[in-house]
Amino acid sequence: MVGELQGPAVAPDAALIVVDVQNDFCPGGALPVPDGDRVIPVLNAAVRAFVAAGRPVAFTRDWHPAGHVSFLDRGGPWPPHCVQGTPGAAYHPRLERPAEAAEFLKGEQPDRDAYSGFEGHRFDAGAGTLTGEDLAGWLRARGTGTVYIGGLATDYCVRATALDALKAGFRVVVLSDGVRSVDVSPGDGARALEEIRSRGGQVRPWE
Ligand code: VGL
Ligand code: ZN
Repeated sequence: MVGELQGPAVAPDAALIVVDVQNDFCPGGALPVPDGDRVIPVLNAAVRAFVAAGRPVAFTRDWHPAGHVSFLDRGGPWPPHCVQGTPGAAYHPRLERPAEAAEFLKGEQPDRDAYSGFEGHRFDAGAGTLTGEDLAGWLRARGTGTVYIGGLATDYCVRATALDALKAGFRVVVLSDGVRSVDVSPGDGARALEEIRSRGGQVRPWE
């Protein structure tokens, strides 16, 4: 395919987690990650490769009620973002999501924030409801040993998802060309990747 990014072979125990590629985290959104939308072609290529290999793909979304505890007007660190059902909470329109992929929502409780996809629950799009199923169980049920992780933002939800994956016993590969950071303090993204490496995760590009 023209423009396809050539990635590594997908191992038979691998799974892909695409973290929070939502409008509010992309340029023009409520909490824009600089160049956040540049992860999209890389992650689209990775998603296609995993689907072609018959391996699982999970998308996570930040999914806050209005008045969430992480918002500035409640003393939290962030402007209101990814409010349930709003355009800002929708996936970026250029992100390709195959029908086989699963979806996990997190941060849905009003008084508790959750950065990690492993704190989320599977959304049943057919029924339009959250299930009780979590990401670790979903991955294990599909024979997953290694998780590949990309998305937004390196220093928050990617970091938390990668560290939880390591704690849950998965091998972790963070896709360096498939993540971007907020960098509230300069270097936060680089430090997050270093922390993931220091706990045993790998950081390398997809392409
Ligand atoms: C995130 C800040 C607030 C993220 C979510 O997806 O990295 N960052 N909520
Ligand atoms: Zn959030």
